[in-house]
Amino acid sequence: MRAAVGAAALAAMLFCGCGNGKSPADAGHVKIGFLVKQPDEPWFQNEWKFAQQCADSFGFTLIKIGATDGEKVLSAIDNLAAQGVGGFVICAPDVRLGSAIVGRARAQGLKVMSVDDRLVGSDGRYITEVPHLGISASEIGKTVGRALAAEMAVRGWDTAGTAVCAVTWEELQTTRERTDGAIGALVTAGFPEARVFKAPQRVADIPGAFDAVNAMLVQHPEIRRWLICGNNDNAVLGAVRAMEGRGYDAASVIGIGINGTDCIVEFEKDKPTGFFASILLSPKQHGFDTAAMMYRWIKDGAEPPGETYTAGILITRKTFREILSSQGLL
Ligand code: FCA
Repeated sequence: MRAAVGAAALAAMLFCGCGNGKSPADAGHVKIGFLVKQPDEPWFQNEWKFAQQCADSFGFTLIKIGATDGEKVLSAIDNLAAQGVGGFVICAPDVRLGSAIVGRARAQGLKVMSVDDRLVGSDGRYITEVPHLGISASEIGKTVGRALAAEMAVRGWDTAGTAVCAVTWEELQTTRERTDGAIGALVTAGFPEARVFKAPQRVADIPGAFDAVNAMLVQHPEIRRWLICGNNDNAVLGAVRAMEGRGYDAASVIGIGINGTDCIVEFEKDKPTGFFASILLSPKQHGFDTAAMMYRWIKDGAEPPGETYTAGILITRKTFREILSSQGLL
């Protein structure tokens, strides 16, 4: 009996190649890295949450790393390789690191796919051989612009005395397309382009937007009412705070963000603020689906589609609870 067990165990060891230092449990066990540029942003925490749900249901190990600059990204890739990871999903802190990221991943034998922000090569073009899942940025921007125009009409505002504040982050295509889309839709709806003022962020967070909008407001004290669009919720939140500092409130500001995950605290405030609405994206698709694609790529050799683009839906103070709960976000 003992001898039989011993023979079976030996056969199993030979079969799974355990002589190479891997334990039987390790061989074939999939590990995936998930690197994000701004781990403090609720958007990215939600992506991680859904990627973890995927790991739990498919039975792989997920390694989450906040990679806030180029050095951290490259050392994270080495670190993942040392842990026996098969591939990783990344939203890079700077898409121009694209060639360096792909080069390091290849050198380490890791698969890579991008989420949210598409990697750019040294020629300034997208690296199309890296599969990507991102938002339909231009369409989502247009939804913001149309919703701003609609709410302006509901309030009966005329364009005299009203202006648009566009909080921009133009070095990234997905964010530039959002504000361009919003401005385009407003102009199509009849808003004069000359009354659209851009506030370019130096840093893509709430304080960065606050500073940019303060600098812009100083130049336009004549404006009585503001419509705000921005690259994401944080951009609009920073703008709303800057406006409050200068006496504009919920009655004179209509701000519409993008993400829908980073404005929950704002919507939960007892008193309405100028942050009127947001476009809720799908952190589930961005977190769960990318992790699932990477898993199948590693396990079955099924390469993810080259490009996948996701949609968004408008949420307001009135509707956010129901919509977010239905998506497992509250
Ligand atoms: C970019 C933004 C994030 C989120 C994501 C989908 O990475 O910085 O806030 O909007 O796209």
